[in-house]
Order: sequence, then C-alpha cells, then structure tokens
Amino acid sequence: MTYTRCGRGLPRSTMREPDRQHSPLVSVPAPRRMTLRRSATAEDPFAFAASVREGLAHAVKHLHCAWFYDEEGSRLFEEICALPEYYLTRAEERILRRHAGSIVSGLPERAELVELGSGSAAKTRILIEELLARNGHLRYVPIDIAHGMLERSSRALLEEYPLLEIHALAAEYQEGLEALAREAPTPRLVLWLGSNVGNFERPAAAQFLGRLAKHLLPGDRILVGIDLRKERETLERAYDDSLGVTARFNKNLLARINRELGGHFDLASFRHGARYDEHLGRIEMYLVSAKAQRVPITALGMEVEFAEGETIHTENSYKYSLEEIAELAQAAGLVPDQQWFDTRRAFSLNRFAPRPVT
Ligand code: AVI
Repeated sequence: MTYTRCGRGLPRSTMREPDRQHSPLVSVPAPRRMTLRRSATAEDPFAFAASVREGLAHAVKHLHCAWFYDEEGSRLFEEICALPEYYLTRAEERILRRHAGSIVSGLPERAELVELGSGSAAKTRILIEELLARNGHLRYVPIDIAHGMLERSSRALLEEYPLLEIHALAAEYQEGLEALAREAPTPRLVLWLGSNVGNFERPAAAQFLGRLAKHLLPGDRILVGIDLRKERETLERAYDDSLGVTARFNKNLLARINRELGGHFDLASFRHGARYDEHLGRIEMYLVSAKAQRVPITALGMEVEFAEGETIHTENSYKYSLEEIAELAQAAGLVPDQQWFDTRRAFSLNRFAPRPVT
C-alpha cells in the first residue's frame, strides 16, 4: 500500500499546501453561538481527482477511505452504526453512558471539548450533557471532513443545548490540529471516538497522536475509542452485514467517481469484500471486479482495466490488543491514564495524558 492514513483524514500527498498569506479557513454565517469554518482541502475537487487517478493507476489498485464520506457515504455510515452486526457503536455508547462521570473527572472547569471526526456527534451528547451539568456552559469544537453532516449536527446540538457554544471546523485531521495550534492555549478534552484511529496504519496513528499531544497542556486529556482484537467471525460480520449496507457504503466510492468524475463504473459488476488478516490485526475491505472489464473515467481522461477477480483495496480497519494500545501510547509519547471496557470487552475507551516535560 502506498498510503498510510485513512479514516476521515486525507492522504498528505493529495492535500494542497495551505496558503501562507491567507487563512485556509472560510467562515460561514451561522447563529451567534456557532461558527462554522471550512478548510480549502475539504472543498477541493482536485484532491479527489488526483487521489483517484493515483490509486487506480497503481499496480495494486486502491482508493483512499477518506473519500467514503460524501453526503451519501456519511448517510450510509450512520446506517452502518445502527446495524446489529456493527457492535462498535453500541459498545462505545454503553461505555460512555456508564462512565461519563469518571471520563470527565479531574478536568479543569473551563475545559473545552474538541472532537476529531465528529460525524453526527450522536455519542458525544453523553459527554456534552455531563460537562454541561458540571460546568453550566461548554465550548465544543467538532472537526470533520464531511461539512454537510458537521453543519447539520452542530445546528441540532445548538437547538438541544442552549448553553453550548460551537466552533465547528470542516477540515481533515491535520488541518484541524493546525487550526487548534493557532488558538490561545485552553484546557481541553480531545475526543477521537468510534475507532477512527483504526483507519490509520499503526505507525501513522502513533505519529498523529504524538503531534496532537504537542498541542496539549499538562492537564489536558485525549479520549480514544479503540476496537479490540477478537475472533474472525464477529469482525467479518461487522464489515459484511446481512442487509448489505456496508457493501453499498463501499460501492458508493465507485458511484462517487461516476457522479463527480464522469466515471462509467457498473456497480453490479463489482462485489464487496471484507476479510480479517489476523496476523496484521486488521479488517481489509475491497471491491472485487466480477469480470474482466475496462472502465473509462472521462474527467481523468483514463480507462481502467480490470481482470476478473481483481481488487480495489478501499479500507483497513485495525484492531488492537491491550499490549498494542500500550505500545501506541508509548510511541505517541502519551501516558495511559485510565481505560474502560464494555461488559463483553469488545471495545475500549482510553484516556491518555500528555507526557510531562522533564
Ligand atoms: C470510520 N471507521 C472507524 C469505520 C471502521 O469501522 O473502520 C468505517 C467503516 N467501514 C466499514 N464499516 C465501517
């Protein structure tokens, strides 16, 4: 594989260099208690085109999983989260409900809540309510590449919680970090939930957390939702559900190329594949060509040739053992602070502290 980062962040190579003279963020008018800014990358149609061209011209065809999350993909992902087989969301939600009090314990009173890859922010409500009950007021900074979803979820939160202030950022993770770094240092709890870390290669996950830690104050905490290694059957069912929602989510990448780049993919000529590589501890998702075929992509001026059974690798989703979580923290320069599990020990929430400077 030529790429190392996935999830709701983009591969570095497809990102435009930020304009040094002007802020890369554009403010969108919003109600008084809310600001919404969009990064240049979140809007950039050339980044998608360049990434698709690179991935489909490669000897081992791949598409970056950050591109899953257009409007339709974000909607399908919400459907996945409600599936009985996709245990991750419910397990994480149960942990949050049960331990919300201890998760926010010890944070300074003025601590703001930052969330990377906030999506619909459904589970975040649990911590928002806990912090509002404790402090009366809360500043929430959701960061997500899917700007439609970000705007809708932020407005819904404002309706529900009059004492909330929201500063939303439609951006990929790295830009989100850079934007945080430009702000005055504030006590923070940073959330990275939903096993989004699993869509990063292991070393890239440590590197990203390490960079995040550099922007934190000694009392700040990072809360990371990490899916645990388990038996193959449960994992493969979670990524190949009986209703075929994950298959539609995966194939939406081809539909998106058809919509945005004049692709001519026949979705029925590809099937969804998900397999667990136990050695690497990751679910791999593929699109498999059901026949030998050539697919033109007009806007890219290219024709992609597939042999029967040839695959496009679309996602890795890493699962962790407890030792691997400890190694991740160590490599990122973080100190494991506290850990919570659901009763089946399928999923973990991990609170990390920045390593004290000596
Ligand atoms: C967003 N991410 C953590 C999901 C996962 O489990 O890796 C994406 C997903 N892909 C298929 N189902 C869910």
